[in-house]
This record gives sequence, structure tokens and C-alpha cells, in this order.
Amino acid sequence: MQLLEAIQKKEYILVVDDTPPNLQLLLTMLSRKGYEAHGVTDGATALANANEQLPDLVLLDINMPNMNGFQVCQNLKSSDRTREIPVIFISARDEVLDKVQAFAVGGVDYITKPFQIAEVLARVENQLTLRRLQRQLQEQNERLKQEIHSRIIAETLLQEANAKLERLVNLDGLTQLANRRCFDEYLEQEWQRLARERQPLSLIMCDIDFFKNYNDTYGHIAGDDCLRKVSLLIKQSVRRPADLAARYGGEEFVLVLPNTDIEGSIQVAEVIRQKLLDLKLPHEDSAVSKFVTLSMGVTSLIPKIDSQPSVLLTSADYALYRAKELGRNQTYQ
Ligand code: GH3
Ligand code: MG
Ligand code: MG
Ligand code: MG
Repeated sequence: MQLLEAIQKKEYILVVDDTPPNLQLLLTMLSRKGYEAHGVTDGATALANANEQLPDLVLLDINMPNMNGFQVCQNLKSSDRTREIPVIFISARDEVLDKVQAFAVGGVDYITKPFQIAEVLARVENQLTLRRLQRQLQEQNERLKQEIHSRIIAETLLQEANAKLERLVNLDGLTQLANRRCFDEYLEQEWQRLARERQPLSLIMCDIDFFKNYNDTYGHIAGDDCLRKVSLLIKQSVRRPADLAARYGGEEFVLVLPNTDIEGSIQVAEVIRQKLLDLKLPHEDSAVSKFVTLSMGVTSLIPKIDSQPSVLLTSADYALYRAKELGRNQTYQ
């Protein structure tokens, strides 16, 4: 649309010459050729007009009173608004030094007087074609920049959405620990890997003692808060990058410890249990302590390719049951 408008609109040429007959001749021939030509006879008016109308081209005389053509051109080139307007000098001066000076101040072409009409028209058309192409390139460039910008934004949004989705899929909303789905997947993956490597895989099952009583005493909101505190403590106790702590459900947590034997995992379990004791979270309706405590079931084995990780879960679950049975607030293997 913009391009179409530019083509349909007559190109505007500003002609600057202090000799009226010269000016008139130039204006007549440019108008006949189909350009919109406007004439002025001094530098100051030329600058004002250029600044206001932004002509597509300036035909500029050099010898003029007050301000000569070189100065006018310098002025045009020193302003961001008018810098891009091509200037063709048209002058009776035909010394090489004048021509060099004309290009030095930013002119794009030089025509000597007396001029041939056909030559002026050819040189004018030449510069206007260049200018049109230059504008097209600039527009194209602008569009490309916009497109790249939009793509970068779209990509960033997509990445953010993916990260959010990943969190939703893998994290437990209340505790921000890995959820059951994430745990199942990781356990299966590590089971296969350690079966091939013939390395031990350990599991710790943790369950808060008398948590039903906790809710009954302090309310569910406080219960949720307690779950978050215990979760944070568990998360902070997991040191190796390959270890995974997850919320197994309710007030039960599970830790996957790859390449860790039974001694190592008992140590981890005991650190967590002890840290929780040190936190001294009040639990006045617990039958084992005045504070919130954990029972831990620990198990460790070298996975067999042809068996399932459920073996490990059953075993850890049984160990946890034994820890409960033996009086809670303890680790059983
Ligand atoms: P035990 O020592 O044998 O483990 O006793 P317990 O009371 O902890 O075990 P029980 O399985 O009887 O009760 C678990 C309680 O955990 C009951 C349930 O309301 C509470 N619970 C489970 N999930 C949540 C939760 O997301 N928020 C809160 N506030 N409580 C929860
Ligand atoms: Mg003159
Ligand atoms: Mg439970
Ligand atoms: Mg419990």
C-alpha cells in the first residue's frame, strides 16, 4: 500500500536558482516530464522549503547571493530530517575543484551550464530511481526487523509457556517438590540405568507421624504449612544432582538415591529426621514427641533388568510400616 502510494504520487523536485530565466526553464521542462517542480531563488528559502516539503530531489545552483549552493547542501546534510534528499548541483562553474567540492559537501551529481535539457532529465531520473530503490530497501529492512522482533517475542513466550507447563506437569503444587508422576518416571529411568551398570539404587519413604492429629489440633491450613516446611527441609537435605525428592501423596515423601548403598541412604534419612527434630515444629497431640516427627523406611538394591521398580517400593513401604510399628520417629531398613 505504501509502495503503491509512493509510485502514484508525483515526485517533488525543489529547484534552487537565483536567475529567474534559468529557474523558469528548469521548472517548465520538469513539469512537462510529469514531476511536481517547485522553484525558489535563494538558499534560506530553499532550506525552509526542503525542511517542510521533504522533496525527493534538489536541483541546486552554486553561485547565489547570501548563501551559496555548497552552504545550502552542507545544511541539508547536517540535519537528520533532510540528510537523505539527493542534491544535484547545476552550475556555470566548471572547474574540477568546484566539482570536487560539490561531492565533498554531499552532492550526488554535477551538471554544468549551459545545460542540455535531455541530460538534466536523464540525470534527474537516474537519481530518483536510485532513491526509489533505496527507499524500497529501507522499507524491506524495516519489515524484516519487525518480523525478527515478533519472532523473538513469540519464541520467548513459547519458552515461558513450556517452562510453566513443565512445572505444572512435574511439580506438586503445594510443596513444590517433584510430584508422583515425575517420581514414577525418574524411578523407572534410574532402575533401567542402574540395572545396566549393576549399581545400587536406594529409596527412602518418609511419613509424618500422627499427622491426622496435627490437622485436628491446628487446622488444615496449618497442616499445609507444616507440609511445606517439611518439604523444604527434605529438598535442602538432598545434595547430589541425581537424587530426587518427591511428594508421594498426602503426608508421605519419597527420595530416590541412585548409586547409593544402604549405609549411605540410612545416613540421608537420619539427617532429615534429625534436622526436623531440630526445627522443633510444635505438635502437642503427637504420641511420640511434643514436636513434628518423621518415620523413615529405607531400602537399597541393585536392580535386575527383568524385574520392576515396584519391588523397591514394596520393600521401602514395609520398612516404613516397621518404623511406625516400632514406635515412630525412627529409621528402619
Ligand atoms: P501415622 O503416624 O500412622 O502416619 O498417622 P497419621 O495420622 O499421620 O496417618 P493417617 O494416614 O491416618 O493420616 C494422614 C493425614 O494426613 C490425614 C490427612 O488429612 C492428612 N493430609 C494428607 N494430605 C494433606 C494435605 O495436603 N494437607 C493437609 N493439611 N493434610 C493432609
Ligand atoms: Mg546563480
Ligand atoms: Mg501416611
Ligand atoms: Mg502419617
